[in-house]
Amino acid sequence: MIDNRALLVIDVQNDFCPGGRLAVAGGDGVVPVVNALAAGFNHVLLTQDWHPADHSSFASQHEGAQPFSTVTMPYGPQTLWPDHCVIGSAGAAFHPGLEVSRAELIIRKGFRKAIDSYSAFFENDRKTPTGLAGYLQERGLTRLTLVGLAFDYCVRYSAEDAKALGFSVTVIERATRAIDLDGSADATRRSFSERDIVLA
Ligand code: VGL
Ligand code: ZN
Repeated sequence: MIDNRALLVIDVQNDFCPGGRLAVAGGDGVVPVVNALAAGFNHVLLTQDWHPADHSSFASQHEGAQPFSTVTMPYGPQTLWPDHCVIGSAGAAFHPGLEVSRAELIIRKGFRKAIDSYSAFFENDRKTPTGLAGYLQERGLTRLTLVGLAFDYCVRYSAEDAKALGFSVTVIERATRAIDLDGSADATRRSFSERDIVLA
């Protein structure tokens, strides 16, 4: 029988850890928790936020705009962020303590200048696929456990898309940390409970 459980580790990168460009409070605290959880999975997959230096989600690319404000993009509202996870930069690298050697797949996202991608499954137009769903389906990996950064952005969107695609989804909250912009952490918990996404 194939083992259908996979651990999906979202964006445990230097820029989301203290000292990084878009630091999430306590972000590095997930590293030992994720490593311990990963030891219990036969299938570990990582995602990596991976933006060109002139990415349209960066406030620096919008005249007069402040980080954490919102603009309207052709695909809908988009929060503007400090420059982060620039392709090839130290900030885009995985946290040095993250155990990456057992990962079967690293999926990069947000590499198109004109569109951001919070979710590991679809870009922020909510329809351009990353290919991850096909990979998981083809390999029979149907039960997903999600961990990483940030709870209320990339973990949230990935979990919601996974659930909508028919995967069974559990998010381990103690292996995540939130940005918590305008109540986004509580909104995430409410959304998970409405969608029957297990928050463990
Ligand atoms: C993320 C904001 C911008 C995340 C990525 O990984 O949650 N958040 N880019
Ligand atoms: Zn990003």
